[in-house]
Amino acid sequence: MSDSRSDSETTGSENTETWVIGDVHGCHETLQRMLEETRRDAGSTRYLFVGDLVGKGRESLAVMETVHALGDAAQVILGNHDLHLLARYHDHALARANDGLDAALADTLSWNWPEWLASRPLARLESSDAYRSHLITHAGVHPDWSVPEVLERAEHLSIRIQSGDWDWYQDESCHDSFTAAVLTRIRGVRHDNSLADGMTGPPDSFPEDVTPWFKVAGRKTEDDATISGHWASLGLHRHRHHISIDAGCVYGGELIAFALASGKTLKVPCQPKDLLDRC
Ligand SMILES: [Mn+2]
Repeated sequence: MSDSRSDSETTGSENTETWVIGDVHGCHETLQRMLEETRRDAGSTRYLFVGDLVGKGRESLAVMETVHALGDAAQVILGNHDLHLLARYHDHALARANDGLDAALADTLSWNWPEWLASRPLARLESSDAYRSHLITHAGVHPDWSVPEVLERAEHLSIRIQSGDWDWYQDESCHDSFTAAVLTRIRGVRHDNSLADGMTGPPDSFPEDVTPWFKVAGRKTEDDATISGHWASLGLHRHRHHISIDAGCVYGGELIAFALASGKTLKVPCQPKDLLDRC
């Protein structure tokens, strides 16, 4: 992964805490508040964003600017809305109603956010101490995939994204498109471990033959610590070694931060400026 060079500088210090931050979705005021809250603890602070920095909310560009300005102190995993923004930039996707991305797309001159965003990975194995590591993806992992397979697939797709190749984006039959569907959109899976698309509700709204991916018995990563966001209706949720940290900030919920070393969680409510008008 292109960002791993900062690891030797930033891990290993007893005073460094790494906060994994849930889906920001353009909620800039809420993000600022979260950065203030996490900096109150002594020592240095690192951030790992689970993706969907952009989309839906009011200030996608400002969120990217703020995260970019954190430099090596922030790592970002790509989410489905981040991919949609890049696909629109490369003319491989059309605008969706209320995707909230027009302002960012209209300003690619003040700094090169497309290149910065495209060079973020789709998965990251983050060491929290000498004995533990967490696999972080935006939405989750396929039950049949091991940690090395997740990282290999993520890297394969990332190379295409960084080269500006978006032919995979609308081609649902290809290997890289399936990687993106799983890593950035998975929620429920059927008995044959195929993806149950379009189910955005909580697990108790699923039909009988659909199971949350993290509850699939015998999944290859069930003994690995995993963290993801994406599932706002699930909220802050733990199941065995998995933690889900999207609590729907952009819908008026909360932005969540999870501290890798201490296991502490912080919640910042959606700030008034970030609330969307309700029709
Ligand atoms: Mn998402």
